[in-house]
Amino acid sequence: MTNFNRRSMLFRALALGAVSTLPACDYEDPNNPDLADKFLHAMSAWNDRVQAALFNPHTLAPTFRPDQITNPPRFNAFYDISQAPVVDPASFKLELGGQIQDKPPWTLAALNALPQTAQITRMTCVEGWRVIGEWEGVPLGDFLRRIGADTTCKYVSFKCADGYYSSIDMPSALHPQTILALKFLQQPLTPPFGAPIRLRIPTKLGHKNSKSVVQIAVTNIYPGGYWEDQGYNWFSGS
Ligand SMILES: Nc1nc2c(c(=O)[nH]1)N[C@H]1C(S)=C(S)[C@@H](COP(=O)(O)O)O[C@H]1N2
Ligand SMILES: [Mo]
Repeated sequence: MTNFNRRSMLFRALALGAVSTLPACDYEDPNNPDLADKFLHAMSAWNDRVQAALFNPHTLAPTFRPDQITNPPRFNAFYDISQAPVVDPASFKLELGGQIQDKPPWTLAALNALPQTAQITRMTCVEGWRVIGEWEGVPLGDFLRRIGADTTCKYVSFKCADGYYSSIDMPSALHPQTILALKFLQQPLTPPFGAPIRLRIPTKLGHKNSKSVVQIAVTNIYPGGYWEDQGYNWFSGS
């Protein structure tokens, strides 16, 4: 077992421990039904802090061989695949916000002209399935430095064409395997899988991999996320 896996097992054990202590304690007070909820949110926030403290910005997520790629891939979103947004690649503009010096929006052509990196990595959804895929794109850290982002800020947030939104911690944003993916299996991304650009972050669970990103912002104000605001763990290292 790698250090990385041992750590993620530890986090899961801690998270489970928090849940399993509940019935034995007085947290389920019928006069105060919000208390158990508050307790779990406090535990999850604590879990975020532990995961952030133990995150090693140099530890790489595992990579795989081409013959290990999951084919066909698996789609997931908060709606059916037939509802996936279709963004016109010709008029697409990536908007930038928050603590960034150069805020003019980026066209797809300009993003495609930047140096790219490819990876065959695994994506794990909290629902319990995994896929191995090949993604290619611009390292997010390179992009953030290029646009003069304040990389001392805590958060990088993402807004998507379908109304989805999410956010990640700055050390994870600067991790070498965190990319703004433009290609999947060496072809431009298709609409259900995040066209024209998506975040691909193999050190985090599936819901942190925002698809069809239309805005990136850098901020110190906690941005939350579509699933995170409904109780999914925010850090969600995998
Ligand atoms: N825009 C957008 N991005 C999203 C989602 C979504 O509903 N909308 N779902 C997330 C979840 S929960 C997962 S597991 C992955 C699934 O990505 P895939 O369809 O490429 O497998 O996308 C993530 N990014
Ligand atoms: Mo997911």
